[in-house]
Amino acid sequence: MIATLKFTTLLLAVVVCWATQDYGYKDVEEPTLGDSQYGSLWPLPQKVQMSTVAFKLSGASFQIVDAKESSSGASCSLLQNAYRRYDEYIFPISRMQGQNKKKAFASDVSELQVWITSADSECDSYPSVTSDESYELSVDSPVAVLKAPKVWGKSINRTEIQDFPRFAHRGLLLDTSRHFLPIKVILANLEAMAWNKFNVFHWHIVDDHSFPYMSRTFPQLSQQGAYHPYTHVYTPSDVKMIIEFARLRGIRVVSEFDTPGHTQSWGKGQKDLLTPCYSGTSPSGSFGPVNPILNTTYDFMTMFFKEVSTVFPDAYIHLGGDEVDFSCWKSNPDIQKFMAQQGFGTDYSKLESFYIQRCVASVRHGLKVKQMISNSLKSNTVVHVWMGNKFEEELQKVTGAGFTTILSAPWYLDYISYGQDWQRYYKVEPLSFNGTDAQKKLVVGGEACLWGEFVDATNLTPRLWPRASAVGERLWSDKDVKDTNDAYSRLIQHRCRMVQRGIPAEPLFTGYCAHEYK
Ligand code: CP6
Repeated sequence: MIATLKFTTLLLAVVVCWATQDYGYKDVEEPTLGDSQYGSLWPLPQKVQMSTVAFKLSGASFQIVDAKESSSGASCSLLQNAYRRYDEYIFPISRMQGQNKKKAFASDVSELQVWITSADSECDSYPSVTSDESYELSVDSPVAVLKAPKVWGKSINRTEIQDFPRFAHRGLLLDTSRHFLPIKVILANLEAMAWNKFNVFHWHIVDDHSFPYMSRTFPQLSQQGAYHPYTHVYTPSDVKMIIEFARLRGIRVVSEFDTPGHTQSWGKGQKDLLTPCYSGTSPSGSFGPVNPILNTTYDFMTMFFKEVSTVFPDAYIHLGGDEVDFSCWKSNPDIQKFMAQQGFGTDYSKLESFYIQRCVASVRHGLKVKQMISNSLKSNTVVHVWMGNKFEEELQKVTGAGFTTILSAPWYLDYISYGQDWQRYYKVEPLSFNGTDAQKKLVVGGEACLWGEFVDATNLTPRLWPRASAVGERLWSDKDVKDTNDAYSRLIQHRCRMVQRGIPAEPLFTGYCAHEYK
């Protein structure tokens, strides 16, 4: 992701070199705690040559600066912001308490020069699926150099690193409907995503339980559908802030407005959008999925998605499309009549496809060139494989049909169990399915999902980290990076680093962090 992020890791690794590290217990049933030759690097870069020579950094003198040759510098606030963040990570206390200059010692590495090599650094643009996130980091004395074609590259180490992602789409799904997540929780987790080289925030913003997205075009959706009409909503300026915070860290924000199922909360503020369910010959008073047989539905969706495409700058919008319950459609006589007219028989999945097609068409119309991510195989979209135990078969089918795809099925972090489940996520090999090289190229990445039924601001962060970090390394690092013992050793240090930086990441197992005291 961002150039800055990764180099932080590297620099921290340098700092850590001075302190004697001893991470507590060894337990025969758990991965062994032999220190990794790669220290605390996470995710592991594609190519690392670390020497045993350790350089000192002095908080009083060390600086991150624009390289003279860099195409981007003082006018790039993305970079200047990143320098400030990373300075604070590296010297959390000394700079803050400040001015203890007398105690400054000679520094082997006096500066990190950041050298953006492309004429167009892309400083003021948004990250995309084609962004160049590569970088090279050389830590030497007296200067370290971080070289990257674009501002999206990052890096580390008192050594030579050449790095780039294995997969372009490395996402995390957060659900703000089942529980409202305060902005500061979202921002803190965007920050942690950047440390783990995630580059897509999949914002499952609305669902059955609440509609916290404040729409300018249809304000009644959140007025009626949010848990609270003004404390539990994301205003246009909140959304803008989240998108900019993410952009500065090389993270795309892909919004999801899941339809036609999972839409109970939409019905509160938008009359006649949902299908009336019947009990026998009369309406039961309850409502089902979006009503797919009314033109007014598509008029609404066109206007709604037109707004969404202007609010969220990313080229993709996620259309959901999962878990449509057909029972209400089946009960409704108007829908039955429509099914007959269309020649759908009793195959309600045909009605579902009809809806998705028309929805995609009207979204396209309203949106010009926005691209879609959805579960539907019927249109020209990216397919998100997000359910099922046999993801390999699913990937084989989906890529066999020529669709670009992203994988989530093995990475449902809302499932919790006793023990080190991060290892299960870590051991997944996304390209293990039967298929041609061309098919494998269609897998552009994956997403870890943390559905919100059982998480809110109190427990989201520790449930997510460092379990999601396992997915982060799987999607960033080389396919041959799969030694669980080595990963364990690096991950416990990476987890301690997250804790030190203010993210309450849960422990993997017994032990302690070097920074703990008192
Ligand atoms: N919400 C939405 C969910 C889930 C899905 N879609 C879900 C279903 C089963 C499990 C976990 C999550 N909570 N909108 C399915 C993709 Cl086990």
